Amino acid sequence: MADILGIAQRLDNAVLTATATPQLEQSLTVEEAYQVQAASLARRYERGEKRIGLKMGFTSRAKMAQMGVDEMIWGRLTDAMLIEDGGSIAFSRYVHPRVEPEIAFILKDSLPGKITPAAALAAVGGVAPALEIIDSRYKDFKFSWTDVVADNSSSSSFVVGAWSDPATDISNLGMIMEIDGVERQIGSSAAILGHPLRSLVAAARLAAAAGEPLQAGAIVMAGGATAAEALAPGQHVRLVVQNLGRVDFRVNP
Ligand code: OOG
Ligand code: MG
Repeated sequence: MADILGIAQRLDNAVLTATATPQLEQSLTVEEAYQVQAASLARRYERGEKRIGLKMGFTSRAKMAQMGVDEMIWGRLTDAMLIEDGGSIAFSRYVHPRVEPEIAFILKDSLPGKITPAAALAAVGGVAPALEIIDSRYKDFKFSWTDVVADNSSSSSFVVGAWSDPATDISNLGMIMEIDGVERQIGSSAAILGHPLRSLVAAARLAAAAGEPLQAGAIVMAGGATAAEALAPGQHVRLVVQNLGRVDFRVNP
């Protein structure tokens, strides 16, 4: 039996102290990994953070190839992780942060677990360009599938641009992520499971299976469309998504 609470505390301390922790000594089962994630989030809720959504991970080939993992994961998002559009993060509060371009959804209705893409779309209140700042708490950003699940799927911070009409066709939108004005990753929203809406359908299924169905107002991050880029102090990161507009943030020391 894995020490669920002990590992949750270790990962949570790694977040709080911005210090890497070694890879887990013992491999977890899928159930144990999600139990550790829930227990580490419980510590955040005790500190006053509020759950505001869900992130999907490994929904594109580019991300799976970069990290050597080939199955979807999900993590919980809290209000403390949300960075204002145009705002900044403090590099010193992260272990070794990376950034990746995503599409975000906001729900206007709750979603049950088993839904069609059309039903999922009917519950969407808006779609937006988004940047996810991931920060593995594991040394050298190296992990197994269950290790990263336990670590809240590397969730760290996220920035969401202006919401667009959910009727916008998001199936194949060009996405350009720039760092200091230089194009660093170029991709398409189609890289996310062929259509980002499929990621929302999967999010609804996984959230309901965990006993926490998606509620109205929830934000869902669909997953990185390209590989992630390492961040450094002083950088300015900007994502432009065709038809959806831009979102950006700065990295302070
Ligand atoms: C895990 C998180 C994956 C995504 O969008 O695919 C993820 C990681 O790469 O550290 O957020
Ligand atoms: Mg991501």
